[in-house]
Amino acid sequence: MSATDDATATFHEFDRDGDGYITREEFVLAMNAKGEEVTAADLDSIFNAADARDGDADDRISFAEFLVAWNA
Ligand SMILES: [Ca+2]
Ligand SMILES: [Ca+2]
Repeated sequence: MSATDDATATFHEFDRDGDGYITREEFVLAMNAKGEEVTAADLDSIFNAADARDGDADDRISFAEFLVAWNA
């Protein structure tokens, strides 16, 4: 399994409704499912950093944005 396959599997795990974007709500649900707490400040820094990379600032993480974070 390549690193990209891992990223793809993880992205789909987070993207519960399968629309190709991870919302803040989906992110929190996925992290909670892993037993991780996510604060509003964590969310702000993660989503603002992701959106800063592609400049679409839609407050969602696309697969392209996710891959950049994954490989960082
Ligand atoms: Ca989604
Ligand atoms: Ca985005």
